[in-house]
Amino acid sequence: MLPISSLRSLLTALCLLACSGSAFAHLSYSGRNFGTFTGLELQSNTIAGQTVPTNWGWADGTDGDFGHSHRVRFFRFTLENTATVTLTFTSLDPTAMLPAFSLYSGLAHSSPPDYENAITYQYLSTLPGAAKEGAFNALATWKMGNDASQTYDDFSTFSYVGNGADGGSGNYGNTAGINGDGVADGTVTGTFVLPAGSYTVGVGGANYSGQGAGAPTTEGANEGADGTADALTSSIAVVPEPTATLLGLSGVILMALRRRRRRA
Ligand SMILES: [Ca+2]
Ligand SMILES: [Ca+2]
Ligand SMILES: [Ca+2]
Repeated sequence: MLPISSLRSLLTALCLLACSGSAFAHLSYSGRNFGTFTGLELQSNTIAGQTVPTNWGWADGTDGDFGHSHRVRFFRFTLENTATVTLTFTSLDPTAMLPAFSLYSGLAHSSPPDYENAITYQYLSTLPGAAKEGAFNALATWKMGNDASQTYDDFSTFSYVGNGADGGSGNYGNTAGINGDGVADGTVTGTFVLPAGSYTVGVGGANYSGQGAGAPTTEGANEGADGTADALTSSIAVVPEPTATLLGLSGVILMALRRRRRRA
């Protein structure tokens, strides 16, 4: 039998694991991988049963002190060729949560996971402007480390591509660069022509005031913050690029011609 002290440390370790997994899940794509797409044919995927942790996590990342990555959910996908990609996120209850997303090229470390650890906050303190409440920037390229990071060069880099937000400045605020769709109906969609590569999509609530207005508490939230997880449906549609299709077609025609010539 294990001595009591060992049992106690084991229980503490297990609790730490469980607690970090539930309240403060580090950046993971678990259950949120749209998959790998050739980009040479029509392909799509829909992921249901996921939630965003609050109705304000994405909007909080649009301001000068950034946002905390624990308030956002991350999806991923891989393209094998250039293609036109349409992303759509739909809130199951638009009265509770309006969705928004930011698209980045690049992926997080798979293990150990990235999160706002000491070296990440050290790096954030070197950035200009207000002290950062987290690493997540909804409108620009951002970086975050994991427990294996020795220097800032070891961080994962999320290279900004674009964003889309449900509704208008009435819910997400007045920061320039937010690509609102003008109709706060619970659905936001965005279409991008993307080269081959792997991509991260940060998805979260677009209600800026949901973070509360009282004294600061934890991870970007203030007193009175909305802390409810809100369900959404997430989908991706991949359409071949006309040039890729034409190239593919010309290849087929060329082969057919060659076959014919051989036969003749
Ligand atoms: Ca913020
Ligand atoms: Ca909308
Ligand atoms: Ca905040």
